[in-house]
Amino acid sequence: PHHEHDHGVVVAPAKPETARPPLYSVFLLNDDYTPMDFVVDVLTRFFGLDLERATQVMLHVHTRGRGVCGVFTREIAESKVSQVNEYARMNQHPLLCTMERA
Ligand code: NFA
Repeated sequence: PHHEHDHGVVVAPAKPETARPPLYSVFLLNDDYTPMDFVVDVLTRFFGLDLERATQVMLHVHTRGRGVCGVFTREIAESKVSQVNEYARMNQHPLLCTMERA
């Protein structure tokens, strides 16, 4: 039969996988002034790390210059960055939190 509205456009079959959103790594950057205890507080308060893992990440940032706090979708990562930087400034520390595509 005629398929009047079939313009012969060939499309790939839908992929079976559910689409995954782009992910972003959130980092803390080292500085010379923020107390180690404050960095551990940030990592437990905003990233849900236990004291042992928070201490490990803090020491990694301290020795290597930066370290990953977690990996999130864009909106969650942006929220973490804003909250951590506001909390650091509120406590008069220069600690910086950043994000980039994972
Ligand atoms: N380098 C800081 C200090 O010696 C500690 C620190 C660790 C700061 C991780 C920022 C990030 N007090």
